[in-house]
Amino acid sequence: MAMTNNALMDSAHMARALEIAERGRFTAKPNPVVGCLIVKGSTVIAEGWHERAGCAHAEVNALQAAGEAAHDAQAVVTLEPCSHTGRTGPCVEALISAGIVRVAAAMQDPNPAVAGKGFQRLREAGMEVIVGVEGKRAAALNPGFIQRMQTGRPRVRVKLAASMDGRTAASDGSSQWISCEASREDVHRLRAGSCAVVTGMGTVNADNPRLNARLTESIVQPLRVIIDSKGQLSSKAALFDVDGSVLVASAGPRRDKSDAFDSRTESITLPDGAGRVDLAALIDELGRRRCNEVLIEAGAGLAGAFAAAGLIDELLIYLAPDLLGSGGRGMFALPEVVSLEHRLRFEINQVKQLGRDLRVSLRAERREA
Ligand code: AOF
Ligand code: ZN
Repeated sequence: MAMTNNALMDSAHMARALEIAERGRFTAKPNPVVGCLIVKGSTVIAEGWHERAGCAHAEVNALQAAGEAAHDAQAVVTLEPCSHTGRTGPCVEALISAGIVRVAAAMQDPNPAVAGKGFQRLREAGMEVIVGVEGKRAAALNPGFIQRMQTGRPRVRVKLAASMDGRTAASDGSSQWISCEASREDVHRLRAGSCAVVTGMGTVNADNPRLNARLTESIVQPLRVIIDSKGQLSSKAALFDVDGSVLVASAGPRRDKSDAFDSRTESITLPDGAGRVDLAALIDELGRRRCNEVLIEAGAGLAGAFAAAGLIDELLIYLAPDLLGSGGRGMFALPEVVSLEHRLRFEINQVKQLGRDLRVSLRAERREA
């Protein structure tokens, strides 16, 4: 069926709302990114987006920019306007009192505190409400938020950099820098968009990373999580040289009890009964801490453990067009796959060239129900 003029206009406006929502990518967490336009006829009279958790939502920012002109106008918004009082007041009441007459929304809010109640309230107030405009694209803006709201679990993305023959380091262990500068900057964007960045003690010992996001944009830094099964992390690690919180997950007590962490560091114990950290319990804990997107940046040991536990939602592999040969280190330490039928299956989500590298995004293959 051909799209009506109204539907075409809604789609065009929604494309812009989706674009401005992206401006909150590095700062809105753990809230979703949201964009909103105030429109009269075909003219956009104001724009707003959600910048920071605890601050005004997209609709309120857009209404404020529109002022009196919002009267009799329409709102185009990438997420259902909220009906609850969280850290800020309900957007539906703000839309009603500003005199908005029609709302075109991309999708229902998966947050159970809202989930349809916002639309209901707007309709009760006599507004025309359209739902589903560019819905797929809007859902793709906030996959981690949606997953956490629906399951309590964050979305887990494992990132690895390797040569084209799947090696993460040469045989002497040297691994900096396999990937090109464009890939490395992309990783900083991934970190900045994540609520938590996770690594293991192997990586801390080998690379002494800071694990923060280093970009010129304003960023709410991710929680840095160190999986330190044996309690060996030193307070002198480079992690502690930069701002931001650190969570240390171990399987038992710290080895050197005289080496205290500072006050922004929290330690938790999540033993799996075999001397290691229970990774599924850690991911659940990060969900309780309102993490939407979790980025695992680790070596073959931890990446393999996440893969073997079936905990990976997305695998992001940066492949450099080089060879390191069979003496180099592999990407996943896995229990031996003796026969092809036991392989861990993924499917390709996206392939992109970054500088001289290829970035391959895979997702776990959907299993038949
Ligand atoms: C909207 N517009 O721009 C955002 C919404 O703690 P609060 O008050 O900020 O509420 C957070 C919840 O509000 C969040 O989980 C989501 O359900 C909704 N976010 N809603 O209408 C926005 N950011
Ligand atoms: Zn709201």
